[in-house]
Amino acid sequence: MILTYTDDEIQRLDREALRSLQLLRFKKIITQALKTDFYKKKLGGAGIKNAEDITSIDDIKKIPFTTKEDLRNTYPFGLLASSKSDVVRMHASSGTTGKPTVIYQSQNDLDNWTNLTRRSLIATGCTCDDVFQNMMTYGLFTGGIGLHYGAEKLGMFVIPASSGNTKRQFMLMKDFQTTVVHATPSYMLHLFSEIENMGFSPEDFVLKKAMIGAEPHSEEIRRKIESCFSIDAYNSYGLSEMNGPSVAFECTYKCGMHVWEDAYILEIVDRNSLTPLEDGEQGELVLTNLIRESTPIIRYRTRDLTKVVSGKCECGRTARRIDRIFGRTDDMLIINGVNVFPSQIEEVIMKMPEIGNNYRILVRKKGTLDDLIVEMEVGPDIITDDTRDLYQLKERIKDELKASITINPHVEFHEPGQLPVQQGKAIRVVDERGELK
Ligand code: DLL
Repeated sequence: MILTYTDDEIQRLDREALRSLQLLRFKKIITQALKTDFYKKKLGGAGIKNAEDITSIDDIKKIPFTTKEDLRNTYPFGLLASSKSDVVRMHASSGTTGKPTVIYQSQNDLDNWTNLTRRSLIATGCTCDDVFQNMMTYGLFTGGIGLHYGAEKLGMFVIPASSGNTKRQFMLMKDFQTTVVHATPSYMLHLFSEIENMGFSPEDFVLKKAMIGAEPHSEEIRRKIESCFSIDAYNSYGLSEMNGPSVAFECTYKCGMHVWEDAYILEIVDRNSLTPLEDGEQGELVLTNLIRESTPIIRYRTRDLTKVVSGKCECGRTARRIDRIFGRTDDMLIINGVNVFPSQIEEVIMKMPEIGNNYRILVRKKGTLDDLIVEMEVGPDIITDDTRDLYQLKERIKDELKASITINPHVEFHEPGQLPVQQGKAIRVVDERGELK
């Protein structure tokens, strides 16, 4: 069966046609995967000796999951399914400790990924008339170079600024009239707080949109970014194991991120039992890449927690959407026995108009108990000599946090610009309890 669609048609296929396309691609990926010893063993154990043993997409449930540890254990070349001479690029995870998880791409793989990044930018309303300033790090990290290729393919005017050097970012934004930026949400907020310090004013810029991703952020952070710059900000999700950005992207309706299901099989499983969940139920996102021949990865446990957003999207795209990432199975803190996700804390404090753009969560041992300290920068208007106002604000925040996470935190205020800012992904949690996480 030959299925040829334009990229626009693929995004609007009915579910049945989409599943047929997925099945075709899944079988191809199984064939590729069986070229590696790792998957020969894994798939063989599930009774899959060749692609013909797959007759439906549901057969995926027979296959054991692939984990980050599997990728580390097969480093450097254990998951390479094509000849090394077919590989034109490698990328790696952004973690700084341990062996990186590496993926390899052939020219065909890169073309497929570029197609998805181009498609994602179009879904947010970008056109070839936009000037695209890419503030994500270029290098092994997929954030910079990944969207770069899609933006070029779309015909945008691309400024490969990479991350950091805030003053130069402003200069480029002003002189080249940047209309779209790509950055982490924490860097967007940092940019805003530095505009005046660096001798610029918001009127210097003609910015219209920001693509924000690579780290967890709440709806409140998005709103903050949008209102600071008077722009639209779109959530972008991805991970290097699945190529990088453009696994899932918001469209102009901003009601969940479309997972490009012609390229990825999307499953949500219970975070403990790992059994499949229904649409609408929150669990761990598991993904299979259908369009990368050099590094097939099947049923990858992302550790990211989300749910499928039910119903049709007004934009007409049929790819299902996932909700913003609620947290990771491995970022849940257990504080004096209570489970706390950093996202719960962020949601509370970022709702407060008095609070600024940066915060940090510290967990320490105090005697035998755990101590939770939430440090936050206050907005410039709150710096006051009246300690009563600050005291009342602090008490209000403590109360709201207690209502959300059920434990009593210490709240510490800092002046704007006092908390550390990272060039790449924000480090929001500092757990000083050592082994006792
Ligand atoms: O962060 C790829 C990326 C680059 C995505 C630029 C979006 C924009 P990794 O370095 O492998 O890849 O990190 C992947 O980052 O498993 C999530 O935990 C987290 N993450 C990525 N995007 C989001 C998002 C890139 N929009 C890990 N919201 C993932 C929440 C995100 N978390």
